[in-house]
Amino acid sequence: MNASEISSKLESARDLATEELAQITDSTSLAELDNKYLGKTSIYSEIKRGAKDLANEDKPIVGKALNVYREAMLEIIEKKSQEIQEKENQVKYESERLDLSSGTHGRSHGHLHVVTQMKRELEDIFFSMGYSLSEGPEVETDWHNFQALNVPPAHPARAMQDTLYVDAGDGEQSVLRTHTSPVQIRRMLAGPPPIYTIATGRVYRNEAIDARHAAVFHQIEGLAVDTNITLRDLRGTIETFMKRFLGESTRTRLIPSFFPFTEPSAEFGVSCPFCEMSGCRVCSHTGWIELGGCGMVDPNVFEAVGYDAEQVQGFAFGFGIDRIAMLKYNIDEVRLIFDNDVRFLEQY
Ligand code: FA5
Repeated sequence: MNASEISSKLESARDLATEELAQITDSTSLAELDNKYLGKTSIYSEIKRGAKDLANEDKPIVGKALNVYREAMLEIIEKKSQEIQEKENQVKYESERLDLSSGTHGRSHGHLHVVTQMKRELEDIFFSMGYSLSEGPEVETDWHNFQALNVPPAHPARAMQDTLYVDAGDGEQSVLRTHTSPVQIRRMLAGPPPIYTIATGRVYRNEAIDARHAAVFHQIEGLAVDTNITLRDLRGTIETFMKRFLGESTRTRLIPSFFPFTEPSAEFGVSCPFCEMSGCRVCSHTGWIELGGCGMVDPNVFEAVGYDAEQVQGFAFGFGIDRIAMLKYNIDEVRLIFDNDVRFLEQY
């Protein structure tokens, strides 16, 4: 072959490579093309190897043609390589992209537990009636939980709430609070009346667990202490609260009961919202649902916190938040509320 034949051979190889390159879309095929047109078995290497046998005057011409070919091939291959790289990166970035704006990567957002929702709803109603929120510890002294509430050691009334005792290591008798009533004591010790306060939170009892009884549950407590407070104020407060919570047509009733820390004491009930008092399974066909206890603060309790029972009067009430959630949502098993099965909790 002479120099001009070699040059035209290289030119047609370049044209062919350019055509093939237009079809290529991935880096593997590009590497194969590179090998085919510049590798050891390519026409380029073959001509280069045979260059030493060429006539002297052809050698520089062929040398130049080989260089031009190589430069041109490298240029178009490099250009294609960049194109492919960009496309491949785009696909990779797209597949690895995290949508940080959603925050959950396809899972549902979740919401407040039904008891927390209920607690906040109840708190909001009392806030709208001028009550503030008080707090107390869940590991409580026997004195706050019982003695200051007119339940001395070994008093039969202790049997009303089966208690879990705690060894807090400080020599003092401690309990897991059995009700939210010790928060009343803490609030009264913290400052003088007037007091219009509520307390919400977890309480513990060594209970036999059944459909309506849990060993860990939640209560809301109310306490009002002022001058000239009467049973009518208690009655009116419970009625106002229940109407706001369950609707204007709701009726309330107090029936005599006993609590050591109130005198007189009562259980308060509401007209059954499910059957409008005509009788159903939820209200055991009585038309009424009992919700909690209440009464006028016993003078012995005022004495325990250093208040003058001749000067001030007060009322208190307490009821189960879980029970009221069961009532509102017609849940017949208290355990469902605490099993934390998402399929159940999602409904509320
Ligand atoms: C008390 O705990 C009194 N401290 C309430 C009180 C406060 C009376 C202020 C007077 C003045 P009792 O033990 O009845 O009372 O509980 C009150 C409410 O808690 C019950 O009516 C019920 O709604 C709820 N409750 C009681 N035990 C359980 C339980 N094991 N599981 C779920 N809810 C319960």
